[in-house]
Amino acid sequence: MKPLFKIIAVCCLAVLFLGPIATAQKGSQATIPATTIAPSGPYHTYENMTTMLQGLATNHSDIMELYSIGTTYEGRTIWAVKISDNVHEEEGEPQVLFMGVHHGNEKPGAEVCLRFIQYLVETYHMPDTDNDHDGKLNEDPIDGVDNDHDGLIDEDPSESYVRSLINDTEIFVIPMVNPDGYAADQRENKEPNHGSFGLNPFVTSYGVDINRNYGYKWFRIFLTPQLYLGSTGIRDYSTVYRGPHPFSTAEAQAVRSLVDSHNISIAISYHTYGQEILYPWGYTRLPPRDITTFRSIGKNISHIDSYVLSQSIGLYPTLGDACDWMYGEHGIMAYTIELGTSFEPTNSQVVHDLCWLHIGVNLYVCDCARTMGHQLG
Ligand SMILES: [Ca+2]
Ligand SMILES: [Ca+2]
Ligand SMILES: [Ca+2]
Ligand SMILES: [Ca+2]
Ligand SMILES: [Zn+2]
Repeated sequence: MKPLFKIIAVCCLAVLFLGPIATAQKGSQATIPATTIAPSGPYHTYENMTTMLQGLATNHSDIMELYSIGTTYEGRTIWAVKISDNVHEEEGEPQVLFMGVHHGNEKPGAEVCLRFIQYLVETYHMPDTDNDHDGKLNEDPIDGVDNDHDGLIDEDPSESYVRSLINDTEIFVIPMVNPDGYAADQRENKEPNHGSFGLNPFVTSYGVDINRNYGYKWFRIFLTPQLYLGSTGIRDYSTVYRGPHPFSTAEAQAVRSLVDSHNISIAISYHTYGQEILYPWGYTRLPPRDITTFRSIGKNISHIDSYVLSQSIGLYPTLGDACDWMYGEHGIMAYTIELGTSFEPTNSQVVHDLCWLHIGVNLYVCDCARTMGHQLG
């Protein structure tokens, strides 16, 4: 081979190898600082989650509170977590809410919430740290981008930024809205149904889709059933059965009790899958009145996770979902994020990367609530 050909061949090989590596890094190679989280298989069981949350709440009782917001049909506690400075007081700081697992077979949502909680409480007392030991401090925040061009993505986020968010906001997390469904690895909860309208004395089937059980515009199904029936079940044997009446389930009641008794400004409800960021409405093609704000916050989330932003009804029309209710009833800027490319990825690294990237999303959302709060105040 002549020298010139050699050089060209080497260059071609370099492009072949380096090109795909360089492009594949976007959002896929996130590295969690070794001091925080040791991944151990993709998913916690409900029992493991409970143990983990109790341990974190005990060890970080100055900034983390763990409490029950309800009990499921099978007797499991629905846990809520609050993280803030002076955590046992309501200080009038901007409030945000993160939720996972309305659907029991969509497990990554719980992991995103759990690892976010762990990251927050374990970072709070850390001094600013050069996580990657390169002599530069906090040079690469969790935003899916290699800000310092060192080939690693998001390897050295700012500890003081996390601390300031915890000090300035009140962060609520319900990692597992539907623990019975999660334990059974099924979409719905496990409660017995007594016919489609609850009038049958005998048990006719089991399970309600929690994310069809919220009360906003619930009765519209009788106006235009053809629009909704593909994705909102009126029959009790449907896998998307919405229950006999609004807020019939312990799970939707639990979320309602938390939301009704606080002043949440932004909320994220995690589902799988589709790599989508969805804002209300799900019940109509009309845009929400806050479309400009929904899209500007949504685009910033999309800059971090590279997901596609659209109105919820674009996925399919739904009645009774959590985000329509939070926005319609309380004016909360409520998003559904459809994580990943499958319901339950089995690869721990895939789940780990989803979690890390959405820790970045969640931090942004807290920051956003803080900014909005200052604008309002
Ligand atoms: Ca560094
Ligand atoms: Ca750092
Ligand atoms: Ca970097
Ligand atoms: Ca970064
Ligand atoms: Zn879902």
